[in-house]
Amino acid sequence: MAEASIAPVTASGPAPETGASFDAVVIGAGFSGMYMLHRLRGLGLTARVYEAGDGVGGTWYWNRYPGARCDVESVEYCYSFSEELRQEWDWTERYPSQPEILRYAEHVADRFDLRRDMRFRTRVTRAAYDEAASRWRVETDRGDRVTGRFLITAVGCLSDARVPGIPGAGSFRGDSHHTGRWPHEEVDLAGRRVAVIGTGSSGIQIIPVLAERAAQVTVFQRTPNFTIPAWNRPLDPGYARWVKDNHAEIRRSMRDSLFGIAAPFNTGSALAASEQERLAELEARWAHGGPGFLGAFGDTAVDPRANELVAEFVREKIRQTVEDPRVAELLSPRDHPIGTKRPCFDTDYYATFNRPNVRLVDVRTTPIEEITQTGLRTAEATYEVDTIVYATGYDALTGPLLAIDITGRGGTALREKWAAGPRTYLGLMTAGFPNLFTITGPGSPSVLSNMFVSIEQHVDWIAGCLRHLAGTGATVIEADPGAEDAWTRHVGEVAAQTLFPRADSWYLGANIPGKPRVFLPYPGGVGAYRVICDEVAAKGYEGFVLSP
Ligand code: NA7
Repeated sequence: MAEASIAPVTASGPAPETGASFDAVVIGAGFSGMYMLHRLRGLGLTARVYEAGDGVGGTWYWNRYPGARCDVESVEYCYSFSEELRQEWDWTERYPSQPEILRYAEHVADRFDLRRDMRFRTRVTRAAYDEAASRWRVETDRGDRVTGRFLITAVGCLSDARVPGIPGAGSFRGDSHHTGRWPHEEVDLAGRRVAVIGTGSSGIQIIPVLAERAAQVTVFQRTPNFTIPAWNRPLDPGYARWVKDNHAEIRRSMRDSLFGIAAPFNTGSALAASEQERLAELEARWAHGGPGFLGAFGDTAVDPRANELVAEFVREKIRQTVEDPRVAELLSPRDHPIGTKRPCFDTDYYATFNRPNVRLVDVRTTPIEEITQTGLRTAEATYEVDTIVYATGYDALTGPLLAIDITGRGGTALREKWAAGPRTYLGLMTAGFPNLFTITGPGSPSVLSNMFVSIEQHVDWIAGCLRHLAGTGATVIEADPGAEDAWTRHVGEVAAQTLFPRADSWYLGANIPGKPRVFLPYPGGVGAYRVICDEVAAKGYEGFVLSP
């Protein structure tokens, strides 16, 4: 079964540009590309941003499925670089919905007049480093041929949407949608029988909403996931005001934290706590909801016995919520420690399985064998449906980078260099590819963090680096292979100290057949990572080679 990448349509768009040269070419107009452009302009540099979508927003441009919502609190899921922007923007909910985040992205684009340097509906297909000219030659699917001294990828970590190659998928006569490529127009679900394949964050968000709108929802689950209630609600204006007034302190705590969020993480041990203390702490965090639940105890991420206590607490919540004990057991994760797959945060997910129009099919024991013209057939039964929703995830972190034909010194392809897994120095650069920066690239905290904290840190670091180059007269910067080896080893060693490697997760590339099993993000925490990056810069970009 071949996995398929879903390329968005780029049918019509602006006339191609040939021969133009820029200081920097940026790939992607999500939150990282937008802020990068703003900082480049501030440095007096020229830039062109290419974006496959027809607007800004990245992930939040594409993920328009019903129920799509960020699971970092809105007051923390936003830029901090502009005091005016911070003061003028008011979020309406505790966790921001996709439409609201997209409005925020559009507001930022307007406010900082970003669009004039962006080209939409334009996908970068190829980027080759021209050693003689010390420039990147960039090509797009619309025929653009431009050069940039710097090439900066702002492609997102979860933008290469994947559908599994289930036999017969092409013959299905109804509608099929991937959550990450949801149509812009309203999808009519009234009276429809809907199949959902996948129970990661996207499946867990869309299923309760589909259950309310559709006649019937059949959930095809391969692996149950732990999910914690988000308890989303309208944002309390008093709290929002307090956050604005205490911004500097709150941001500092986010930047110094493990995951880039302000929720307090305990360092205490779940094993050392009495049962009463443990349950009290977990109950309080369950009642608060959201990512802070996983910060109840310091040893959850590293000690299997501590982890099992927290996991069993969640399983007990599932049993209390789901009326059918057989369904409750099917929904209870037992094959991976809690927190080792991307944690999910939901609105009424488990309770949705009490509805008469929702059923759960365990495709671990009875795999989907075929998609027919009218539905799905497993090893055990056939299911007639009108719509199939693929909530089947992404080729994470490396997928979006390797989808572009990038070649560095000596014509070496990035795909070749990373054949056994990504190799980077700090997740920012890769040896042999001078002047190529990867915002939130593999080897950086990226998906293990509040993306805004990581994006701003990387963009600020890159901007500081470019200023340093200009100040010293250097024009080329490149990761030293030795520094890269040491960093790549370090990322693996830190991951090995945690329980992360025990799950078949997309953090390890396990969701993509044939992808090397390498832990992709840096799990040492955004606070510690920032210190390392700042020290490298303070030491004159130690581990990088600068040349005139
Ligand atoms: P995820 O987290 O990768 O979830 C994908 C789900 O799809 C997961 O439950 C998979 O099961 C399931 N899947 C994938 N292929 C199949 C096949 N062939 N059959 C059945 N089930 C399948 O993607 P999401 O979009 O939910 O979330 C991505 C991130 O976006 C999220 O974590 C946030 O950071 C935002 P598996 O677990 O592999 O058995």
